[in-house]
Amino acid sequence: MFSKPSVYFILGTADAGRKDPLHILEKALEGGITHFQLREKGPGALTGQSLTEFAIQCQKLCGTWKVPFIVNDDVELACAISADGIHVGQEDADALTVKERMGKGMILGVSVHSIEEAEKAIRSGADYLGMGPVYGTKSKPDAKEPSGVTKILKVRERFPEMPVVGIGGITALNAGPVWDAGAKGVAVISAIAGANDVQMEVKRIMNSYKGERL
Ligand code: 3NM
Repeated sequence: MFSKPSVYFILGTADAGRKDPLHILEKALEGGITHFQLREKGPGALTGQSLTEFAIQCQKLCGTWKVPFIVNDDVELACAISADGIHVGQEDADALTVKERMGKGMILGVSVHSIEEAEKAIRSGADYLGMGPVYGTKSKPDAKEPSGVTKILKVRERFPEMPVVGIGGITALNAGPVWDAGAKGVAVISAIAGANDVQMEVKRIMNSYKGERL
């Protein structure tokens, strides 16, 4: 699932500001994102039928580009529309419970912030770990203190087989150390959602892997 360097885009309608979130997603797919997570949170978040309809539209776009479509936290929704995967944070449903409920073959991602949380997530059957925040972020009001790549390095050392995706304040300019720490991917909201040229921004983030620190 993380066989090549991954630019993992996360978006909810609130992250789109005044722009059309589906248009942003389309441009991000054109730019070459490798994973997409629908994370519908915060004030004004879609719920019920409108959320389901929006999720299906995102899923269709991802399907066209053969990019895995992952739903944040909402296990019911993910199962109802047969998403490719579910991502849970520490404050969401317990990873083991989610693993037991979700369909076989679905991907489970878990956000962790320490070796202990990583160990528990792996025991619960996580397929990859999100580790952050690497840098300061405005996209998650209750984010913890940024810890750079220190924790990614530790988790990579302890669990070398487990794919780790860095998250939190990552841009094309500062992604270098995250790749260097051994992350298989970088997860990004604002640098992509807020870019004037979304497609170009995704390419710049991808290029940061190759050392082209623009
Ligand atoms: N989780 P941006 S940081 C959703 O630390 C999320 O677990 C985090 O958004 C964690 O790319 C974060 O705009 C927000 O900083 C990432």
